Amino acid sequence: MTGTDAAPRHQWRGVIEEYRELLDIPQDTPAVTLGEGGTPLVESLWLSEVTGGSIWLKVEGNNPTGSFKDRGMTTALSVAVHQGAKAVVCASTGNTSASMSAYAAKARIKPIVLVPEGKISAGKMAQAIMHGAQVIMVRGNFDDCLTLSRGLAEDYPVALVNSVNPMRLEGQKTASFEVIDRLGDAPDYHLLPVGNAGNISAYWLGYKQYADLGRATKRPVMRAYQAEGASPLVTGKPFPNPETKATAIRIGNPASWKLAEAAAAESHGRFASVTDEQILAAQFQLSSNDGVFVEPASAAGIAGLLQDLERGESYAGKTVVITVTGHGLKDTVTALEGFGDVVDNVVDVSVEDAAAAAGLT
Ligand code: AN7
Repeated sequence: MTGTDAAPRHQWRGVIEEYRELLDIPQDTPAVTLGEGGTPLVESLWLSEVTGGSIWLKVEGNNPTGSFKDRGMTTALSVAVHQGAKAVVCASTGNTSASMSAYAAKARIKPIVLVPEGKISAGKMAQAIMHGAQVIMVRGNFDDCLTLSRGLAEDYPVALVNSVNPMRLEGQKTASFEVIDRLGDAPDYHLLPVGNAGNISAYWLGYKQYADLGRATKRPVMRAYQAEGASPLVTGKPFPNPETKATAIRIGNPASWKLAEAAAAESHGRFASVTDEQILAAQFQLSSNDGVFVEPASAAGIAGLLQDLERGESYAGKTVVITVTGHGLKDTVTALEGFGDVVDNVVDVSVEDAAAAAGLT
């Protein structure tokens, strides 16, 4: 068959067109889309071997702006534009602002971004700037930025698209649909990192909806992991000064606290914390064992699984999905911090010298 007479193959249309009737959005909303969703579910042969279970990675770094945020941004921006918004605002640790700015550019409306000064990776900052955002640095943390965003949206003509906007969760829940569509049923466990807690809330919505529709026979146990220095859901108290190298989840007072607690309770799941050292070690292990390079925050679920094993937990014989939330290229500086001088292996143009440097001799 030649290319021209081949039957047309299905092309992914973005999460609104793929799942529109399952989303609680005004059904006549035109989609502002960059083709988000449809991300790979990749088996981790490394972790399947380590656990004796079947461990799958939902690789959300494959979204258009490199994180899971695009799923909720297509719905939030589409609805905002449909309702006449000319500007959108968000607080962000970096990925929300990158995503919002891209979708605002696509919709040709104005993106306004509030970020904690000096705490955003260069890659994410570059994305917001290149997509034409008005970037405002705040002397404060993410939680302060969210307070400001809410204030701006209340008093000025600008739509708030943080995950306190329920349209965000409607888009983000499609990740659960994709997991079940791919595996044929819900997994036994779903592990993921948590910051502002929108994502765990959205996954739980999606899993419940598919089970109610009879598309899954069960719902997974939700296990969520925070960085130790920013782990309010573990300690039960807000962190006034959250601190972690995983800047994406440097959040002390998650907006979706109650929804996240409900997801953990209803699924018989739980929250736990992992240290920055565990997170960065897991990030490197995942990159080097599985070929999946994620940003530090995204490795919290991997670190969590390894910690559970150390503490005597078993995932043997179980199906486990771990969401890895954002791409490793978002923050190469933190990734390379532990590697010292990466260019200490300099040689002249000599095969023998290159072979020696490569450890082949
Ligand atoms: C890579 O971009 O909150 O628990 O402002 O970027 O749904 O907040 C990012 C969060 C996990 C946590 N992994 O998800 C923001 C922001 C990555 C992230 C989370 C974030 P939520």
